Amino acid sequence: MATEETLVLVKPDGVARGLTGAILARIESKGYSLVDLKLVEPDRDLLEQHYAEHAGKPFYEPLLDFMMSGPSVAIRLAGNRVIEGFRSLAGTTDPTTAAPGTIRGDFGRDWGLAVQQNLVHGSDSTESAQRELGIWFA
Ligand code: D4T
Repeated sequence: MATEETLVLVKPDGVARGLTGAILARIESKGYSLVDLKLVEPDRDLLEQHYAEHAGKPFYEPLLDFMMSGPSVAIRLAGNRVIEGFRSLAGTTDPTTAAPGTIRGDFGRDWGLAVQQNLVHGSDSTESAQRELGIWFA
């Protein structure tokens, strides 16, 4: 089986709270390989491409505003079954109920805002990973 790649983002809340190092430590401890990594301040055009599937949903505009509120760290991450593996490390979308032991479960909470500030993103399929890596590492 060929080694897989995924896009991981440490979102603006993770960077602003100084959690980038702690999140990278979990990724590295799990054994995945950092292939490329950069600090990015995405513009609206990039985010519209990234979040195309959510266009029109109630949280879409707050989500884009949040993602433009500060830099994110974009990571090209590699390893066998890394897409599934990173999503397991991240935990479920809502940080309030994400399992303890996951990134979102341990470091996230509900801040009473219009959007889930859930610290990280990880691609959810091989197709998404290829598409998203092309957007963030064009
Ligand atoms: P990402 O894509 O950021 O890794 O998150 P998930 O895969 O876990 O969740 P998602 O694509 O369904 O949501 C993308 C992004 O939108 C925010 N969101 C989502 C929100 O604020 N309210 C909601 O009801 C949902 C479903 C959080 C993550």
